Amino acid sequence: MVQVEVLLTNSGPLTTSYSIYVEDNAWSTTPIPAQTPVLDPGASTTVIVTVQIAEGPGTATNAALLSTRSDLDGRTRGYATLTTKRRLLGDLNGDDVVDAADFAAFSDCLMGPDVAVAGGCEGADLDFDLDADLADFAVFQLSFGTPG
Ligand SMILES: [Ca+2]
Ligand SMILES: [Ca+2]
Repeated sequence: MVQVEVLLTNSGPLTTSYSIYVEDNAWSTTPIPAQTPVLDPGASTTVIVTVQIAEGPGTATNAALLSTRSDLDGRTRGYATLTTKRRLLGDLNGDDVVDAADFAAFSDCLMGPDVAVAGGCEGADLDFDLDADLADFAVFQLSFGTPG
């Protein structure tokens, strides 16, 4: 799961709220709130967009089209593409290979069973139980060398 903060500004001349739509998304993508408060011209609000990244082997990307429609007339007022990417398991530096550089990063994050991962080390928790221990290392070993 990934969450993105989107800042919406009413750059039009009318006071209105906006409904937020998400289309073309292969992964579940949810804006909260789905409708902004009433915004005066020039006013802004923050929407949190949550993307549920599908599990699976290898890398994958999803591009969701976000659009806003004024609740005055339902017409589209703005749009943006939100692209999210699933990394290879163990690719801690995000370069699409699992290699010695990732091992160095993993080693720096290795703490032990039931010790919460430090900030920035979330990628080292490869079995998703919130620690970075030898069970995670076992998963890392299986990924090492991919896609090579
Ligand atoms: Ca890497
Ligand atoms: Ca773990």
